[in-house]
Amino acid sequence: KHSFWESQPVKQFSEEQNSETVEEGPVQVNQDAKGVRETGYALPGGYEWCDCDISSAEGAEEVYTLLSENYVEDDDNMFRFNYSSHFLSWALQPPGFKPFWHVGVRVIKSKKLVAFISAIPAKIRVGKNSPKGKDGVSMVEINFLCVHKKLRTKRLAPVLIREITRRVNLFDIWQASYTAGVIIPTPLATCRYFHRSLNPKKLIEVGFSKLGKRMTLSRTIKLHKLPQKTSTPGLRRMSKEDAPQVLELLNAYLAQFDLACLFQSVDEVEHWFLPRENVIYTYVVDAGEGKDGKRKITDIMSFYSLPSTIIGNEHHKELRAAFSYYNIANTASLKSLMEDALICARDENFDVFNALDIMQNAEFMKDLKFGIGDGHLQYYLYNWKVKKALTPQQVGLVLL
Ligand code: MYA
Ligand code: JJ1
Repeated sequence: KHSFWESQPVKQFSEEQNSETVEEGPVQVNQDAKGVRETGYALPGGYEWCDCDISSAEGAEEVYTLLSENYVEDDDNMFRFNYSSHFLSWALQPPGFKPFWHVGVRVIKSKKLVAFISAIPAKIRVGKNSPKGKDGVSMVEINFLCVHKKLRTKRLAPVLIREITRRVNLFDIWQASYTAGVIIPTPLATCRYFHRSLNPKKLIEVGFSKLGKRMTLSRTIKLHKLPQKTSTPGLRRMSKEDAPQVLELLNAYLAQFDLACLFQSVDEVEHWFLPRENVIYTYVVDAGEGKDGKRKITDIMSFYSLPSTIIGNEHHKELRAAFSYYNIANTASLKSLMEDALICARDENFDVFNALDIMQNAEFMKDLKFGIGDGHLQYYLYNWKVKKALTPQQVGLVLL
């Protein structure tokens, strides 16, 4: 049934689910990078590989155009993710990124970009007690796999996946993490999307949400009304000086989860968290000056901007969605910190605030009037086996 995935070093559907005996680790022993083939996999005639140059405005725009027309849609094809070129430029160029891992497929004649897949480096910890439980494993995160609509179901995706695997293996990396909306062998965790209306009128007009039974529009608007101002004392936008403390807070907080990223440096935290308009929004709770004369940071709240194109609506072209990123409530309650996230997102003109049921997110969703979405997000590992699947609450990793 899954001729490609059955050939790959991933847990197979046929393998027993709850086997206490399995040793956590690689499915296939890590090889020698010297043995990795040096040439690209064969593409169908008329197509060629390229490294996309995300660092240039034109290169980023090219990938943007492919994705904006051909990337992920919801089950009813009403909305399509519309990552901005600035967002892609951020998401694909963290410390240690490689253009060699921004893999495109072009039509040789026209040079038109028709497919894409990317990898970025990340240190990932799986489980708390495994041998690698402390230091994590050097992996890549795979994202933005896309084949042009006109080239679908021709088995091009397996070629892209084999090619990115080869290009990652050449750097002596043998594991990867990725998420998808579809089920393939075999999910590590199955998570759900939840949504909080910020602009109920527009959401209803575009079919993102429906009026509840015995509800009017004005009643719905009133129900979703948020306070004028945030309530957490000391809440402000993150600045560069906060990065060392944010690094410490993140790694300490993420230690409780069974799947998490280990942030490696202040540089990495600056990259992933410093606010960028229409890309990433990070706020910290500033508790004032400590004895050392430096400002002390206690809490973190963050979300990223991932709009969707509204397919075939006369009046509205774009849905502005904020997606919950990493939130750490040490002094505030998580609920009040996240209510402030909703207020900040509303003030930045987002129409909806989305969150997965990962980490502690289930704790605040009911009180803050989130509703369950129709979308699922499956988490996967490539070439790494675990004893048991994880619950969403055990997941401490957000992929963009
Ligand atoms: S998830 C987002 C994926 N993108 C989209 O959904 C955008 C819209 N869709 C498309 O562009 C196409 O439909 C895609 C498939 C490209 C998805 N992940 O070429 P095909 C398998 C993995 O005939 P197409 C993200 O970006 C499918 O089960 N495999 O199909 C993370 C079948 O295999 P099998 C997938 O529809 C990506 C085969 O492909 C996915 O034309 C992580 C069919 O190929 C999927 N989302 O193209 C990738 N969808 O027969 C894995 C379908 O076995 C990374 N398939 O069932 C693995 C780690 C690699 C690095 C390792 C380093 C060490
Ligand atoms: O956004 C999603 N669903 C929305 C719109 C559904 C439109 C009809 N299909 C949804 N809306 C209901 C919201 C409502 C608000 C008030 C409270 C009650 C709920 O459910 C879904 C997520 O739920 N999104 C998708 O399906 C997009 C794809 C998700 C998979 C992403 C894979 C990414 C892989 C990248 O690595």
